[in-house]
Amino acid sequence: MDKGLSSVLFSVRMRATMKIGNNGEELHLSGCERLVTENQVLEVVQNLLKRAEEHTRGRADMVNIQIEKIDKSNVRIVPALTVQSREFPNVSQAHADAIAFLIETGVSETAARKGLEAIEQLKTSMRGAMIYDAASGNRLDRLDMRGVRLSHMDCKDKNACLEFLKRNNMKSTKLSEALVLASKAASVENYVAELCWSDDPNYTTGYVASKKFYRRLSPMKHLESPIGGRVFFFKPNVDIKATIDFFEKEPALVDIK
Ligand code: WAQ
Ligand code: MG
Repeated sequence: MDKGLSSVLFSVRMRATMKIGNNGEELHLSGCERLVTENQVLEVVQNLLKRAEEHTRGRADMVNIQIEKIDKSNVRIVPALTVQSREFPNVSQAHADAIAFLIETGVSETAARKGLEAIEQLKTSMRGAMIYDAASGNRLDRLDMRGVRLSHMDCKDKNACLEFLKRNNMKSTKLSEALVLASKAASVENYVAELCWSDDPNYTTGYVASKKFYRRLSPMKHLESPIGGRVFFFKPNVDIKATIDFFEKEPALVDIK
C-alpha cells in the first residue's frame, strides 16, 4: 500500500467569469474552494462545475478549475468562530448594528463607515476582498477590482459541517463556506474584523466577524441587488504582503462542530 496517499490533500478551486460589453471584459461570477482527499476530487469537480453553471448572477462564459496537491503536514487546523444571528426590519438598522459591532471590535468609526460605503458603492462585484486599515480607513491592498481572494480552505469534518447546516436550517452551504473563510481570515496576525454580504441577488444575509464571533445580520442589502463584497480590517502595522500570502496560499481546515 502506498502510505503516501493519506498524507496528501487536494485543493480544488473553481472560478467562473462572464464576458460583458463589446471588448469582452471579464465579470467575476462565482468562485469556490475545497480541500479534499484524493477519492473526493472527481465528485467535487462535478459539483463545482454545476455551481458555476447555475449561478444566479448569470451564465458563465469561462470556468477555471485548478487542482493542486497539498502536503497534509502543512495544513493548519483553525477553530470556527462562534456564530450569532440577528434580524432587523430594514437594511439601515442591520448596517447600524454592523458598524456598532466593528467599533466594539476595535475598528475606528471612520474606517467602519468607509468599509461599508466601499461595498455599497461598488458598480460590479469584485473577484476578492478589500483590506482596510482599521484606524485610518485607508485601503491597503491594490486599489483595483481584483481584491484579495482567500483560498486553500475547507471544513475539517464534512459530516459535522452538514450537521451544523441542518441545525441552522440551511439548505445551501453558504453559511459554512462563509464561516470557513471568516475563521481562516480571523486566525491571521493583526486581523481585527470583517464585513461581508453576498453578491447573490436572492441572498440578503451578511455578516460581521471578529477574532471571536461571526455575527449574521439580515438584511444587509436589498433583494435582487447583484452587488456584494468583503472588507477586512487590519491593524495599521500589518505586513500586507505576508497577509495576502497567507490568505491565498496557506492551507487551513476549519473545525466547525
Ligand atoms: N476571498 C475573498 N473574497 C471573496 C472570496 C474569497 N474566497 N469569495 C468571495 N469574495 C468576495 C467577492 O467580492 C464577492 O463578490 C463577495 O465576497 C461576496 O461573496 O448565511 O455568499 O460568495 O451566514 O457571494 C454571507 C452570509 C454569505 C452567510 C457570503 O459571499 C450566512 C457570500 P459571496
Ligand atoms: Mg457569490
